Amino acid sequence: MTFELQHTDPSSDARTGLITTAHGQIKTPIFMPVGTCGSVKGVHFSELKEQVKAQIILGNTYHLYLRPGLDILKSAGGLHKFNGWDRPILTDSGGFQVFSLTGIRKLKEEGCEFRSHIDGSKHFFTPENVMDTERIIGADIIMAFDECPPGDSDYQYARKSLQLTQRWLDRCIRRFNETEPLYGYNQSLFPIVQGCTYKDLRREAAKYIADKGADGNAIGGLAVGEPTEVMYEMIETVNDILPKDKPRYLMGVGTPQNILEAIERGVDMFDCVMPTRNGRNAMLFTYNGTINIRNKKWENDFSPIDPEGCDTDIVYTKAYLHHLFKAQELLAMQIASIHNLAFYLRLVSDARTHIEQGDFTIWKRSVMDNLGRRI
Ligand code: PRF
Repeated sequence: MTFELQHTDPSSDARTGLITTAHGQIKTPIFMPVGTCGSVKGVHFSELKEQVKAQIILGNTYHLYLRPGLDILKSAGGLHKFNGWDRPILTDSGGFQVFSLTGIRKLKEEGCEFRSHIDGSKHFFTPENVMDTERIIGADIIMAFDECPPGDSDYQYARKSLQLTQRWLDRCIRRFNETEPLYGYNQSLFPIVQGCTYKDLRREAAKYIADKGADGNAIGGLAVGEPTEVMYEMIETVNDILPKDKPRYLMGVGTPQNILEAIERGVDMFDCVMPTRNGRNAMLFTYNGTINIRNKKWENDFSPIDPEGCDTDIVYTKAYLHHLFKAQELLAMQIASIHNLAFYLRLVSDARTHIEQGDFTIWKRSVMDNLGRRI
């Protein structure tokens, strides 16, 4: 994988770039739809390509390891062959999911013991076996195994946790370098900066990772309950140190406003369940604000879902989508997911255009207030 830095904004840290992987190119800033179990919930790949214009999707090691499991993924020849998505894929390591999804877990130096959220069976993740698993899944970009501590962790816990994440990173790198990709194309390993809300820990974590010379770097441990302003401060602190010539990925963030604030601070890649999860709950993101399409006020609104949006947004009306949600039709969730993902991809693409034009901060200021409205 390579990264070419293309434009930098004159009045902020925003930048555009081009990532090249074995499965194609990604123009940054980019949003990656979440395909936890190898599918983006409710959205066909043809729609993901043609309507949403997704360039890369994300899969989860934790979920794919539990189901369908490694034997099937290996027999299929990796996730690309298994699910038929021929563009780039990134896999998260499970370092977040084992902490957020599994009630019972034991954290040790060696790794993390947890129980499956599906059948309660016991499993053990280590940096080594997570690397092996991510080799079997075969994503173009694979994430290091980290601990994502709670947002309100005290300093002592945050420091100990960061040190463990750093030792785990070294073990991930060792295993990654000792093993070969299984399917004939290269994979890139991204380390993850942790350190909770403590600036000195974040600085130390960023320096530690900058020295590793990875193809790209990630910022984890944010959007886990801390105030938004603190998250922005941590992003600034970390991005001051992370290499400028490598992509920076802010994990699991966020709202459209969060994404623009992070782009302004030099972040290139994002993922979040919000567009699909909130979409399934009848919430639509637009440049005019968020819409609850179940609200009675849309019952007689025969205007397109979003006149500036993708084909799906233009073919269907707000009144019809309102009806589909009231009638609990499956199509309701599908249309809302396509709309929201297409909106997120349009948002980052518009950001890219304005960075190229040199007026990103002016454009951002002009759209921010409306993005936060509820209409
Ligand atoms: N670590 C990993 N995945 C993540 C996170 C993290 O800290 C987050 C935090 N926002 C989301 N996904 N491995």
